[in-house]
Amino acid sequence: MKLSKVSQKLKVTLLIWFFASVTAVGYAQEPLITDIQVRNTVSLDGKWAYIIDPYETGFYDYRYKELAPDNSAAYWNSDQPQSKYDRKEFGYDTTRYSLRVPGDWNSQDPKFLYYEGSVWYKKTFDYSKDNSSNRIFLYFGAVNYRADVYLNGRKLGMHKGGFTPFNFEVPDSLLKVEGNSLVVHVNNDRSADEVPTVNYDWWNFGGITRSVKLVEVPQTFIRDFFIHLKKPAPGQSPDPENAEVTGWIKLDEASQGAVTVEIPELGVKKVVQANGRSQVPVSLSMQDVQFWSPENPKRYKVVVTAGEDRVVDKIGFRTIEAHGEQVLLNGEPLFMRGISIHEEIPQEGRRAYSKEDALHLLGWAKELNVNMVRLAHYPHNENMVRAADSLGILVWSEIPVYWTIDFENKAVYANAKQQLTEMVTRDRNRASVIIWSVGNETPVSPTRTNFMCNLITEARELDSTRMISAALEVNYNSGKSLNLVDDPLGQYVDLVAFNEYLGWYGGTPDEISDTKWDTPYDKPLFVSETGAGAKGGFHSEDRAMWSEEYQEWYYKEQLEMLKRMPPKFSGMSPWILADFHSPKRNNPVYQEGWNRKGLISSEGKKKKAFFILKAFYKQIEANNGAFDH
Ligand code: GCB
Repeated sequence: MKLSKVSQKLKVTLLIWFFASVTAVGYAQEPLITDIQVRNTVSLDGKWAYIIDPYETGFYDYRYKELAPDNSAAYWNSDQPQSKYDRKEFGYDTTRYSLRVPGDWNSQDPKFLYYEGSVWYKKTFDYSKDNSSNRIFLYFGAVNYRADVYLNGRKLGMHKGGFTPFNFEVPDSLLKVEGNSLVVHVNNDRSADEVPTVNYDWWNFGGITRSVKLVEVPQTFIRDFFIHLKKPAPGQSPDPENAEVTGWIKLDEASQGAVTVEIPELGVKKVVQANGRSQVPVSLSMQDVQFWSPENPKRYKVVVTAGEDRVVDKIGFRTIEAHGEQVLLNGEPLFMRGISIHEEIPQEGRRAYSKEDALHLLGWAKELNVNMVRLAHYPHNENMVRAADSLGILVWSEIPVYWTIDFENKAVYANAKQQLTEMVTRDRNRASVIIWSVGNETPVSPTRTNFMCNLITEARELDSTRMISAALEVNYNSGKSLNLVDDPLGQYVDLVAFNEYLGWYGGTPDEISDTKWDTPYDKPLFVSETGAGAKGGFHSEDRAMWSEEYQEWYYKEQLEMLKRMPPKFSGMSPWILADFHSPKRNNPVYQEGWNRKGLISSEGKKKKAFFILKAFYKQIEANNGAFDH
């Protein structure tokens, strides 16, 4: 082939790749503005009117062709009849049909319990800027799964991915002082080429599940920054008398000027010149620093100023690394006493979203004597990580690359990468987060490993200060006493984590009494899941399946087995803190649509196994956090 033909072919391939990526992820979406919780914002939470639209009538005409932007039948346009002779076949009426935002729709009205499809949300609001030259962004904490956003009839953009934030700039010409109409077309259909895909073990809670805000910033504003404690040489502890905080600042695209970073309590301040095109490095030397840890979750006020923009956040300083076969927190060996958590308040059968919810879930976790939580299987709301920061709870945070997604599809990869970027961008200033997980139980194949490796590389580029992991699946080596965690992905992660259910999926707990685990990788080893189902309040002296006694027995045997773990065993996060909804769980007596592996029941009551794990963790804590092998 001639060179020109080769390059022609390359161009076409690149174009196809480009369009595949763009259509997968969305368009017109601005890069994130971070630290929303500490910015000048106006909340649009509360009652929103809605229309359920399973046939997409608000989007397509009767030939199923997309409605033109100004078509008066489109649900993003005015629903007010022009006169009494005007036929309007849709309308928003808050007094008859309203949903609470933030919140999933499933738990708000019985007709939504299993609903998957489209719902149109509408909110009317007035808005006067603090300063006429300021810029306004519309920010969504999360919408599951796809959101098409329209303001006063004009489309601002689209976003896919149910658990991460996004924002759009609101053009000046569009925002009115009175009577703005914000319409969001939300769709939570599951689909084979999305992330997650059609098949997963949790409820597909739909809706505007997290807060919506208007963010007002000056013309020149701080878009993002990353401030963290610089790691000393591998394996070394940071020195509180000679510590360095390092990172970068990013202004908005068109902005430039001086940026000041200040940590008043430590008496340090630095000024750097920034321009919006790049991340500008910054570093500050400090003395007498208290490092953040579960025992002392000390956070310092960090003030970043650029022109009229000022962001004040509380940030903890600590280092984390996988060194040899150990995990080191601030240079000291760490054993993670964890528990996995879904973003759900079981006794109310709904998604968790608020600060109170976060304190409630993490409060239960604290009662278990944990120092760590695995937030499964998607990024939880920002309140969770901020609460973990203040309570001193370490966090594993994950994207929903779960089970068998379409690993061959480039658009799926672009989508996963986008969700990873949004997760890291939102939370990289949180000291509590020590692990970014790129997925859960993905099936071994070269294509899968390639996909996951690319995500790992991406995660390291976004943030080189944390450990990267993924929960691996294992094969039970039945009949033999040694099980090896040898998924090839183990080569690429910092922490080799695996899910195992010996004694539940196959066999009974007493059959694991001589089982041992190991991995060929010289890395720390972590049990990211283990558990058994029990219906709260169901008791059986001979440990019948689904009884609290069976689950209690399972935990006792599992904990004995874990004592035979090799020295590289660095922690665990059993499955799971509380029962959670799953349409895959259809035992009519014991499950009724709930995954019952919770240590706390769907009524919010502690099961017997809760106290077994609690006592086990207490012992480790009393042993200065060290695990006795
Ligand atoms: C797993 C999955 C988790 C399930 C759990 C179970 O391995 O990672 O999402 O909910 O098992 O209960 O089977």
